[in-house]
Amino acid sequence: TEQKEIKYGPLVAANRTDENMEAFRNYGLGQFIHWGVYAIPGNEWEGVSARGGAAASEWIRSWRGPNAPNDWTSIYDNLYKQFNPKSFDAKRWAKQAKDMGAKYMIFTTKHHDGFALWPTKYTDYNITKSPYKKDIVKEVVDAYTAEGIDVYLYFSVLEWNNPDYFYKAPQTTEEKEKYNQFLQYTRNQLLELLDNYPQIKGFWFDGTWDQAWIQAYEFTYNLEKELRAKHPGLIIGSRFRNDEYGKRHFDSNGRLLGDYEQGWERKMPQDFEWLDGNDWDAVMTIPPNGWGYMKDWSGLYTKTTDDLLDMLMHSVSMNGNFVLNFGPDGQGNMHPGEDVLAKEIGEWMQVNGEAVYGVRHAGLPTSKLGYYTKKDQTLYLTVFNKPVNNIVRIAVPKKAEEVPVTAQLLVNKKALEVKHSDIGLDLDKNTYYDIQLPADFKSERAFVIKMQLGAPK
Ligand code: JFZ
Repeated sequence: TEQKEIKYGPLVAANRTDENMEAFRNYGLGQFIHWGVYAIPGNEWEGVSARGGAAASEWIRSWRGPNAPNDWTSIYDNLYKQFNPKSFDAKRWAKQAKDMGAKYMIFTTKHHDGFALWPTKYTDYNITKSPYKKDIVKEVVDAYTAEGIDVYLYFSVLEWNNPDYFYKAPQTTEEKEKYNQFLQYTRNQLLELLDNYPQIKGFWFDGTWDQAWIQAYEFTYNLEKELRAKHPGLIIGSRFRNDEYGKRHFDSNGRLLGDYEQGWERKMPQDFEWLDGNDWDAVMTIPPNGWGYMKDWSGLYTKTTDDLLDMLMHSVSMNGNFVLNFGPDGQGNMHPGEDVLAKEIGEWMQVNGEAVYGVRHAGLPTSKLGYYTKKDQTLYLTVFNKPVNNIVRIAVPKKAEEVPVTAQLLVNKKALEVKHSDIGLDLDKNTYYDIQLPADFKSERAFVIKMQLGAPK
């Protein structure tokens, strides 16, 4: 295929092998937190109800709904005067994330409303002007870092209430000057974040889809270069910038723009091949679409612990990280439903975490029973669909040099017999190994079978 000449393509080689990127690859499970003044409305405000679909709770300012008063945006832009989260305790959040099994977290420093949760020098619309006053980003970075959880900062370029922000590419000299101001402001804030919080491992960018930003490819290319030079090892996803043809995430020659693919949002890749060997993360809401606090979960399908564990294993079985979002309320408390999920996921991870952390795609034919993960000579099968005959049948390509030799259940470490059965489809391609589950074995949730691989007998 014909390759285009690209000046503003990737700045780093694909699949970096430095220790920061290796750490990213081994996280498995992460936590996202969306917090800001939108937590005060919590999706129900002044007769307006944002309940997913197009109306994500953190979009309430822009979505406004049919019942909003005329001065809606100014009401919203004054909410910070009430932002005084009395129960906020970053250490409690970090402890919860740790108990859930999260190895990294992503925190919203500034969402599309433009309100900065750190004491930025570059706008007054920041936390110091709220009754709370203190640096929330610092509290979060310090608390999570102390728990051994790596921190990434979410940063929305898009700002709804900034007069220098442009959606369409600026045309006139005056517009261009204004937008240049905005670009410098963005650069200043990012450099400031790196100065203030040198412990962070990366940025999770958002709000980079507007034409003005897309046209600023030379600026964004240089900015990425500058950020990387200032903070060696920094990890940046593919949602930061585009090439000079306006191609986002991947350049016009299909090369990843950034260190990992950042497009798996509330969806999962169905086939490993779709990922093209790239690193990636999947970010997931508990309600259908709502990242900020949602007061009222009634009438919505909120994902269950089993749903989330399934997506977690789907992700890690394909070399991705799974990042579960939390939207704390205006006081700094997690939603009670989030507390339950965090606890149940954590209990499961206590037993089965070794099938999640530091594992890779196993390269075996997919199984209807669940998901394979692999670490060196150890193979894991996380079973979500327990077979009625209690036989867990593993398909291995005939030419495979390693096959399951021993097996055990992670939940009780009980050894299970592995038998070469050769019952199954595709006998020209695959051979089969059967693991017999104890007849009385019951499990409330998915369970993991851990196998040692060895030469076929
Ligand atoms: C963005 C935000 O608008 C949203 O509020 C939230 O912060 C989320 C994490 O990111 O929403 C998006 C952005 C990109 C896609 C979908 C939702 N996308 O590429 O499919």
